[in-house]
Amino acid sequence: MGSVKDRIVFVTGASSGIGASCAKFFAEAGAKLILAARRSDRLETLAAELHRHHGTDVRILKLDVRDRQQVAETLATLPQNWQEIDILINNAGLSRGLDKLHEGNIDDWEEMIDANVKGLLYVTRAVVPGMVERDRGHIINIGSIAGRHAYPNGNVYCASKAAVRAITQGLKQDLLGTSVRVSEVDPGLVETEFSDVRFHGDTERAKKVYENLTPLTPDDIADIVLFCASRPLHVNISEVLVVPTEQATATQVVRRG
Ligand code: NDP
Ligand code: 8X3
Repeated sequence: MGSVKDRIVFVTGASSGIGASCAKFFAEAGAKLILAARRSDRLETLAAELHRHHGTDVRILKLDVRDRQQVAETLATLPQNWQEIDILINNAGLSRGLDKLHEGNIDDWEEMIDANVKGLLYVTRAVVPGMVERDRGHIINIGSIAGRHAYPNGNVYCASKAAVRAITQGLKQDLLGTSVRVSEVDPGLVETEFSDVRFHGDTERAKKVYENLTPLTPDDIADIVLFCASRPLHVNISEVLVVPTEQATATQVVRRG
């Protein structure tokens, strides 16, 4: 089995949900972590916890992935001993709103496209050249079931995740001939802050998304991400679609009450 021990793992969106769980799972497996998000206070707390429990070496980056210049500068100025990133987990992302396209909020669209698509591209563009140079590395993108089939009112979020899927596929093709691996993990319903963010802090509405079913947990996803990363080096898991047992498609769920 490939080991992630002492590997440098860069997780975007590590201040919450799936990204924070990935940080924990990779810390337990002995990795060194670069954790990025805008809410660096949360990253500080997480880093202290990981250091206390696992002795993990953590570097924190206060980073807005939408800021192209900030992404380039922050990554270019990493200290020498943190520059050789082995695993990039492109997780930072969000949804905003659930509206018919013709009634949608254009600011919401901009935010999703800027973070989920352009942000992921900026980070990838900054990190992957080093991987190619070293002929070693792994990019794991967090897509979504939403990227495989659009659902009513999901329009732009679904489009952003469809773009992640195309980018993952294209990147894998472009890296063919190198030893750099590319994976995508596409979850269905995972209970995180995702729906709070989608509904602009309307927590009652957010809770209803997961009502009367057992959603995935962020740990369920981190476990799969770590599984992808720890396969032998000749094994590239290209894509994983994972849903709760009570979900079939983005629109079909059973709520047992
Ligand atoms: P959370 O809201 O709990 O976490 C989102 C993370 O993304 C936070 O750490 C947030 O950090 C970060 N983030 C958002 N925007 C930016 C930005 N501009 N710059 C840097 N970091 C940013 O949601 P999840 O954990 O659920 O979401 C993680 C990923 O999983 C997303 O890409 C999401 O689309 C995807 N996903 C989620 C599913 C779900 O049902 N929850 C299902 C399928 C996919 P901060 O705000 O501190 O910057
Ligand atoms: C998050 C899952 O179905 O809410 O990507 O879009 S869904």
